[in-house]
Amino acid sequence: MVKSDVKKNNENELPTINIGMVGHIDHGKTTLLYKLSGKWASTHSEELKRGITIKLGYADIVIYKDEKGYNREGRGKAIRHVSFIDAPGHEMLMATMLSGAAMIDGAILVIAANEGIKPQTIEHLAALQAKKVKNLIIVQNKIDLVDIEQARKNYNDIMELLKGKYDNVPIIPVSALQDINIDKIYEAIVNIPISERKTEGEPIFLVARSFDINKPGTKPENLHGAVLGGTLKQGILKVGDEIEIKPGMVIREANQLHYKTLKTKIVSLFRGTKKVDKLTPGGSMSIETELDMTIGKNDALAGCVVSHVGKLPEITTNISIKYQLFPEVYGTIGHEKINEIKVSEMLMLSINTSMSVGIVKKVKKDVIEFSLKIPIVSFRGDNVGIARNINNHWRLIGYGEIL
Ligand SMILES: Nc1nc2c(ncn2[C@@H]2O[C@H](COP(=O)(O)OP(=O)(O)OP(=O)(O)O)[C@@H](O)[C@H]2O)c(=O)[nH]1
Ligand SMILES: [Mg+2]
Repeated sequence: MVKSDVKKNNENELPTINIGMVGHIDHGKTTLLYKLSGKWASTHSEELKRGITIKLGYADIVIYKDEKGYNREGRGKAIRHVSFIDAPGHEMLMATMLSGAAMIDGAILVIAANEGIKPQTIEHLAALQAKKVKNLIIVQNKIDLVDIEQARKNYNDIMELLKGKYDNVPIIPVSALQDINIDKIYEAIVNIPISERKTEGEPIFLVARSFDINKPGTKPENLHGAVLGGTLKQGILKVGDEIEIKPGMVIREANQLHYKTLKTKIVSLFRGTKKVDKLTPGGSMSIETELDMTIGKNDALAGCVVSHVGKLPEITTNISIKYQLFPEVYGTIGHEKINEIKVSEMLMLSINTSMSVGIVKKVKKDVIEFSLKIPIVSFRGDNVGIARNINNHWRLIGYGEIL
């Protein structure tokens, strides 16, 4: 066996971790991810035009270690495969950030040292709590723009923010622009314990995006089917497996929306961009199906769940959740109190990678019953982020768990 094959084999068996990039708008998440991965994860024309992230971005790397430290260039021993998910910081895109948070094991909260703690710094931290993301790394970015006094004050503010929420979190001063301390972030990622991956049980694949990978003008015999991107929460998926996708395709009939479960076969599987025969949990992945390519276009199947045929629960529009409100409204400037949840009010719920609007049917102590506008595939114990429309913005006000 030649040397490169040894390295390759070793890489295929590496523990994989999903890391989210979160934090306030313009604090440097995408720039930092570029330095960490070599990939500019914002690619859509609108994103490039406006200079902000709108959709979730993705980049995969392997972290290596040699006597000089950690790197991604292949020096030394391969230690860990990392799938990064880059979230938008814009306050209107909190729902997208929440669906990204459903897929991660840990997060890098980027805080620009010159601006300090901002509304979405706090809101994203709350979102991580809501989605039960246990592992956190704080990057104090743009350190090149502040003096030592400002850096110190910012550090103290961060410590105050984390108090009682996240303990013993590494806080790393970084300049993404000037490549300062990037290797320290690799080290912190390597130190995150990887929770046990559940390969038993029926597969549960959460779809975060769906697309058509065909270039215009492709000959019919070379066309690929719809592709689903997301992450496998549990179980194993193999090429050739018969799968179902729920809630599936939206059909409008007599002004009513219906959902049609899709059944198809797995044509090929990818971990990051690497073609594989089977998927196990960990990392961001995609499934090429036999479905007509147009069915997956423009994220039409984002928020769906995939398993083997006949193995998913029925979709539902009625759920009960055990909930808890945050002490104040996050995401705004000022300290606004959160009013109690009332019967008949409309709230937005983030469940796995899906979003739904729910009307409150009953509130009893710490349990709410909802009637949902968009059905979901619900599993007991799933985390729910709860947002309320306050002055035309959806703001995270609490979280819960499906009963
Ligand atoms: N001086 C300095 N500028 C930085 C640094 N990191 C990022 N920037 C700049 O900050 C601006 C915003 O960077 P982005 O990476 O797009 O920020 P973002 O957090 O991804 O923004 P959204 O995705 O829209 O929330 C860009 O002009 C970057 O060049 C840094 O370490 N130092
Ligand atoms: Mg960005």
